[in-house]
Amino acid sequence: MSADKNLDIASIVRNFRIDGDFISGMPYGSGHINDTYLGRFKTPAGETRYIHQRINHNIFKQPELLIENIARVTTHLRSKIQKAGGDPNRESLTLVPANDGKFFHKTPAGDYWRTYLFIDRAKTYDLVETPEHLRSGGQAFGRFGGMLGDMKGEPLHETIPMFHHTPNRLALLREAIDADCRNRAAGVKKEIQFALERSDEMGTLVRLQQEGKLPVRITHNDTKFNNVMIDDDTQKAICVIDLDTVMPGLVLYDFGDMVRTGTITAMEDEPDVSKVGANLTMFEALVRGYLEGAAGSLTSAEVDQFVLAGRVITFTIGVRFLTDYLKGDVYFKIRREGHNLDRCHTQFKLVSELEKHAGEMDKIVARYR
Ligand code: ADP
Ligand code: GN1
Ligand code: MG
Repeated sequence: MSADKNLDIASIVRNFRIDGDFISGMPYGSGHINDTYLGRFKTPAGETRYIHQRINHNIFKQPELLIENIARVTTHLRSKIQKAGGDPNRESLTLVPANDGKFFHKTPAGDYWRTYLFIDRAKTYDLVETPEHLRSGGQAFGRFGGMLGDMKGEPLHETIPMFHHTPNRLALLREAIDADCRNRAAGVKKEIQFALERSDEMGTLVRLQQEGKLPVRITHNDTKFNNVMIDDDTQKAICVIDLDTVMPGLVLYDFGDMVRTGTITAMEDEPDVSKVGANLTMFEALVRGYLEGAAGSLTSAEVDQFVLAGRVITFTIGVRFLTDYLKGDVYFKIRREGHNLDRCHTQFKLVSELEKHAGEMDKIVARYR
């Protein structure tokens, strides 16, 4: 299910309630999971654009439940944004209905497609450029969690069970090592050792949750920095996107993934790990922004674990990249041989850097909490 330039996107988009004549549909963005296309349409008022996505149903096994989650979450967010005088079409994702009124279209081949309004005059960044961006992104994700705190009704569906459950991710790594289906384990002994020797500490968040010390909330669960759009004019974070994993979770997973993607000094797939460090100015901006956005809704037990959370999530995602490498790259999209191994290396290097700087990071948190 990789982005396919020959795909007949015209035959997909005509299933959605879109005014205008189709001009083109091209692969878009750098997400690792779904196939995203930018659709351009001609209307009497000028060109309009939409985002069309084929949901990766190898990963999201029940796309209809996933869409139900997103519809509930965006409806809730839109009403809050409207009440606050904001522009819900710009500050929230907006699902466009299909011709049958559902928020997805299922093709005869069994693929699920959805369409969103395109958020104009804004961009996502794979690497943070300024502390102000990260502070603002932190505010947006912190606020996002806060706004969902009073969402009524049944719990959201768990779109990927045990998504950030670190001990389970380690169990899956062990399975992949044992199966060694691509004969790659012998080449990654050091990486395996790095993972296994940290398994106890990295299980801390799950343990604290099991002991009832950390509350389960509605969380985003994929707060990497390129999942928030930055407004071109104001340079402020305008909209949180990529809502596929919004479900019950720990707020620390959201904060931790922002540490992972916001403090790193190189791209996630940088082959030269000597370029990978942890930028503490960025960390400070993130702590400030996240606490501002969450506006007092976090418990002190949660804030106590901010620094550890950065390591846990970076480690856990490194373990997932390593596991996928051992399994033959079946989960994350790759664009070159060894891509997942490069990604694992940057994550493990960042874990080491975060370990080195833990004392200074604690002091930063203490200044703003
Ligand atoms: P994935 O799950 O594969 O990461 P995303 O939902 O994050 O997919 O989308 C991939 C990219 O497409 C985003 O990083 C962003 O640049 C762009 N994008 C997604 N939704 C929108 C939108 N509504 N408006 C503008 N750009 C979008
Ligand atoms: C994936 O969908 P995307 O590219 O925003 C992944 C995250 C990982 C991330 C690593 C559903 O995020 O969990 O942290 O790649 N999403 C899913 O970059 O597995
Ligand atoms: Mg994404």
